[in-house]
Amino acid sequence: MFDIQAIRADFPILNEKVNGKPLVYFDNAATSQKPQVVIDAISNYYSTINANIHRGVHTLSQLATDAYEVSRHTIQKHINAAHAHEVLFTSGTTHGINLVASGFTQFLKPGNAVMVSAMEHHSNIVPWQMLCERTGADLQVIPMDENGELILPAFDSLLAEGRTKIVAVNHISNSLGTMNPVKYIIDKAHAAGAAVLIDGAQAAPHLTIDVQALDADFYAFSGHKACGPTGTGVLYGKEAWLEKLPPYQGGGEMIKEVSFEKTTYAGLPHKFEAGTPHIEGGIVLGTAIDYLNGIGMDKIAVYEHQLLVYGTQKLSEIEGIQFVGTAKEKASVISFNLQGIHPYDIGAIVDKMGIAVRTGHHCTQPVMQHFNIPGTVRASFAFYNTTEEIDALVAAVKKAQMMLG
Ligand code: C6P
Repeated sequence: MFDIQAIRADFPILNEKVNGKPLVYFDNAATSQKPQVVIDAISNYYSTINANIHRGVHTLSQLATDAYEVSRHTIQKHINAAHAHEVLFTSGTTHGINLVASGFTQFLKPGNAVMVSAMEHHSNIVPWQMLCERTGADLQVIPMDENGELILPAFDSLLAEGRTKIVAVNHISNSLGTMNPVKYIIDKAHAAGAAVLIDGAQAAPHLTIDVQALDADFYAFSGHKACGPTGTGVLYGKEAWLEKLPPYQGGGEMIKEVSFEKTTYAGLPHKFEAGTPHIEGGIVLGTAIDYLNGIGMDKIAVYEHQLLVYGTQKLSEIEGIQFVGTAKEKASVISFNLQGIHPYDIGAIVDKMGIAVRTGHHCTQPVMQHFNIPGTVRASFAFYNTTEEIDALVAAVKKAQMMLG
């Protein structure tokens, strides 16, 4: 059973007041709040086992190393990776995508292509543009329609050109909420000989992810959006791909042997984890994932879908509201505008009522260009939000409309 009051009690910040009003946190797509077990695990790490990992013979170092590697196994199980060494700790989705884009330099030549979609976050556009600049490859863009759904026949035709070496698309759009048909995209891309990276930043906190069932070559996500600490993330890569890719950074921990003549690299996953990592973050990301699994990803998905349906229905009662992103398959993200009012002004007024929403382009400027708008107001829900909080948002937006209209 999904006990929302018990879940809310796990998150101390939800008792905070903001501007004298109870906090309503609807900026979950930017970062999630943290349950007490995660907050405690951070303190516990520094109070009991803090040490550097993979290098010390002493007990603390071994305890920290063990905890770090246990977390890697937790994540492996969580996303159903075939091997723990296919799970790389990163600082977030951005880091993971840059690692792959950098590694692909050696696989591309002029005339080849990299494909992204029209609804990518800048993190899944710019690293590929930089790759294209380095290699002379072209950037192909899967277009989307007015609902914010990818136009799949156009994707098929771009692939048919036979030039695409890698396709990088998000599982869920952060500004539109669209859930993309990533299994279809992966299967088609593979049939055309292209690798696929899925940007799972907005999916991993909300859905059960099975990288083997998807057959994704790479799957990147951020820990801080999934109840874990800031500065944490995961890049899953198929063993065969990770073996082929060169190291992203050089330094300690990623080597087998170093001499001035030649350096040989460590095996997976260490080849990609140069330097002292975010040890506490990696360990506590495992705690966060255990917490999510304690509730159940399937239950989280069902409950958040109810919030999406309720929120869409309630907000649609506001006169002149324009939803941006009306795909059939959506996650719990609602982007909207009110006629004649700048999204920033709505965000600022509802903030005075304790309600946190994000306004602006959400690091997806091409999406805003597509809809010819400066930005949106975005309410993104998590499993600890409630329908009462949605009612508070609707009332606050109506008030803002009255004040600004
Ligand atoms: N989107 C949002 O408010 P990092 O910053 O590396 O943890 O995640 C980057 C990123 C990549 N892809 C998608 C689909 C994302 O949504 C994000 C982060 C936040 O929508 C901050 S801009």
